[in-house]
Amino acid sequence: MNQGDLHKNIYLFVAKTFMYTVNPSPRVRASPYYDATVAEGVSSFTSYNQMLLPTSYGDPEGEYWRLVNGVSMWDVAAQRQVQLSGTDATHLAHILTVRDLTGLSVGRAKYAPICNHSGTLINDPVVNRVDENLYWFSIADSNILLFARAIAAERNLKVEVTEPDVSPLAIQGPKAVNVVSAIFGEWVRNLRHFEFRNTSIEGIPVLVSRSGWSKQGGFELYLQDSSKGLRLWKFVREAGQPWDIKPGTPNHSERIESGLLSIGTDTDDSTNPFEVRLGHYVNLDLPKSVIGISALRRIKQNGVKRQQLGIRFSADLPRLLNRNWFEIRNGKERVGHITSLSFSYRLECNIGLALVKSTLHPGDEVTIRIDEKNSHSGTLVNLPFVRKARSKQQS
Ligand code: THG
Repeated sequence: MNQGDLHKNIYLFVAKTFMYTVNPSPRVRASPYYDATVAEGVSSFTSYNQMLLPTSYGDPEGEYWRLVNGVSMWDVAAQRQVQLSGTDATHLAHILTVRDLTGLSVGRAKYAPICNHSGTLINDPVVNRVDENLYWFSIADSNILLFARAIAAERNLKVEVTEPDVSPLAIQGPKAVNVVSAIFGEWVRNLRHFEFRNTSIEGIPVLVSRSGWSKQGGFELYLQDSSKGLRLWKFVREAGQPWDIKPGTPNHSERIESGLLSIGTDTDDSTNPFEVRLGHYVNLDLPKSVIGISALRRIKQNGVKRQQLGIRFSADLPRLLNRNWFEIRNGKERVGHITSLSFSYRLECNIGLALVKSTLHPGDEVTIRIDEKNSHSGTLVNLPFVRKARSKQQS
């Protein structure tokens, strides 16, 4: 083998081992911010609602502390909107979620779990009432467009169900409010949690909402014209300079510390809302026209078999990042799984979300089987791990 071939083979080996390309297409769609995220050095993506969702820029710890102490901007266009419009939009919204949406006014949002007819949790959107007869279900990763259209058709409802050209950009962290008020004006400081206003900046139409998938406070800008995505990105990037804004992503470690649920990660094909701490959103008095409500009444009556608890590992273990679905044992008995696992930078140990039998309790010591050879012990704890943003400084 000559030198040239050797290099070629090494390159192929490296390529085969570490480098793949995914071609954006209707199956794995690029967001309107895609080119900007690539130029910023995005290092990994996942797929979410048939769209590429950035998950890291290569510095997990730096991204984490920026979210907890500063401000971070996230391409979350993969949080697609399922739009209900028409005279029966309110009716359809009310039967799609097991939360009571009466009293949701225009300009407000509610976190509203969606179940299927068996009471299995299939999505947990933020429901925005954009107008009297116009709703945006800002969905997690499952196809609610198909589901909502089928329900609307079966019930003969006068409602159009579509996916509009809307792409959220999240600005999260304690300094987010400074950036967003620098862009849109001081009025954004008075927005309450899950309150929003439709506006525009330099001809870019955006709905500005106080919301986001972190407990550090922040906003989401729902861009309503994908052709203007790169302009919006640049605008936010420049307006955020005084507060050292940098690109980030929905943060694995922070969301576990805060106990935020990730549908499809922390839930399986039979998980109901009671098992994953969403029981207080379920109103069992809703009429039986609400999808899944009758099943949930039965489930509640029969007793809920599993529960979500935190699990905490001793501080001397190496950092376990991004590993999940490890089996949990109590002695010899299998009692559940770890559904999400991360190193916690604030608690300085590995933490996880556990889906375990209802017979277990916070304080119980359990065993986690990593593989044939490795097991670790952990302690079950109440969620969330961290209740409020602490302003611990990075050294
Ligand atoms: N924002 C928007 N769309 C989204 C998400 C988001 N779609 C996908 C995903 N996230 C949906 N899942 C959640 C999960 C939790 C919350 C929001 C969306 C959330 N929960 C708070 C909590 O649990 O403490 C508050 C709930 C409440 O006030 O009732 O914010 O983040 N646009």
